[in-house]
Amino acid sequence: MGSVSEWLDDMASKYGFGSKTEQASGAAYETPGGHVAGGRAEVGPLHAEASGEVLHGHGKGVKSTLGYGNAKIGVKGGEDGYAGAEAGAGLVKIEVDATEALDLDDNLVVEGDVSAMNASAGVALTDDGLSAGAQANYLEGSITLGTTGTGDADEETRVGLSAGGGAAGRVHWGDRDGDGNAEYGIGVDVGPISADIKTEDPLRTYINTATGVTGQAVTNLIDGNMTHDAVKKGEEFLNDASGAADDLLTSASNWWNDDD
Ligand SMILES: [Ca+2]
Ligand SMILES: [Ca+2]
Repeated sequence: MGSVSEWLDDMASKYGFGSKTEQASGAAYETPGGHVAGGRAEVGPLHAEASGEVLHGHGKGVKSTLGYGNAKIGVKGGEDGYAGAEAGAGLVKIEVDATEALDLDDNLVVEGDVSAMNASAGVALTDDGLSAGAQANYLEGSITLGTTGTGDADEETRVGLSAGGGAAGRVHWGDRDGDGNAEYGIGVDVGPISADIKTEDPLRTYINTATGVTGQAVTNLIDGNMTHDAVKKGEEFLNDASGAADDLLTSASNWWNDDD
C-alpha cells in the first residue's frame, strides 16, 4: 500500500505533471513530397499544440507548403517559454531564404514569403516577443532585409502587403544571432500594410530613421552599440548624481551636528 506522495509520483510520471513534467507525443506520416504531422502536449504547466501540413516541399532555401493548420493553447515557462492561445490555417505558402538559395553572405538576411487564403488569430508571449491579432487574407507577401551576426548593431526590416481584413501587432525582443544583444522591435499589420523593424541598437536606428543621411553620417562615426553606451552613461550620471547628493547630505548633516 503506497503513500499519497508515491501515488502522486506515479501519476506524475504516468501523465506528465508535477515535477516530472515534459511529456510530448506526436505522429508524422511521410509521403513522397509531403507529410501530415501533429501532436505535442506538456501537461504541467499545461501546453498543447497541434499542427498539420498536407503537402510539403523543401528545396535549397525554398520551402513550400500546401494546406496547413496549427493550434496552440498555452502557459509554459522555461527556456522556450510560451503563453497564449493561437490558431491558424492556410492554403498555400512559399518561403524563400535567398541567403541560402543564392549562396549569399551568411551575415545577410534576405527572405521572402507569399501565401494565399490565410487565417490566424491569437495572443502569444514567447522568449522572442509578444504578438496579438486576428486576420484573414486572400493573399499576402513580405520581404525581410537586414544583417545578422555582424556585431552589436544588426538591423532587420520586413515589409509586406496583404489583401484581406484584420489587424495584428507585435513587440520583438529575440536574439536571432545569439550574440547576447536582443533585437528589439515592433511590427504592425494594418490594412494592406505589414511592417516590422528589429534592431540591436534602437538609438542608432532611431537617429538614422529620424534624421536621414545627415544622421547616418554622424552615427557612422560612432563605434559600438549607441543604446548600450547611452544607458551606461545614464547609469554613471545617476551614480555620480546620487554620490554628489550623498556628499551634500553628509556635509549638511556634519554642519548641523557641528553647530549643535
Ligand atoms: Ca548581432
Ligand atoms: Ca542579437
